[in-house]
Amino acid sequence: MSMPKSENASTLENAMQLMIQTFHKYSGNEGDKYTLSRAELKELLTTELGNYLGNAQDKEAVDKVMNDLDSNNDGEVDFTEFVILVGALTVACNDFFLEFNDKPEKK
Ligand SMILES: [Ca+2]
Ligand SMILES: [Ca+2]
Repeated sequence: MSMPKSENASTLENAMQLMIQTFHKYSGNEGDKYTLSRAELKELLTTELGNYLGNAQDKEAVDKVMNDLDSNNDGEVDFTEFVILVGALTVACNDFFLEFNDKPEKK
């Protein structure tokens, strides 16, 4: 496997690389460089997913996302756990998209 240069990459490959870059942009701020602490997760959620997770400023919401994601219970969100969040949100978006497209046209 090799990383394509971004000008050669397909849209999906670019999206994957952006997910990786986005994760590392926040994971490197404190503590372990390769995992998100609670504060780093909150920063990522509010900055990058504010439109999807409108209430991410809410401390309880961040705690809930953290607890849901942290499947190995180490108090940090690693990249695998992060991908599950993005995957779940993408599925939710797709459901919304399908529902939107299925709406009968207004007469
Ligand atoms: Ca970190
Ligand atoms: Ca974890």
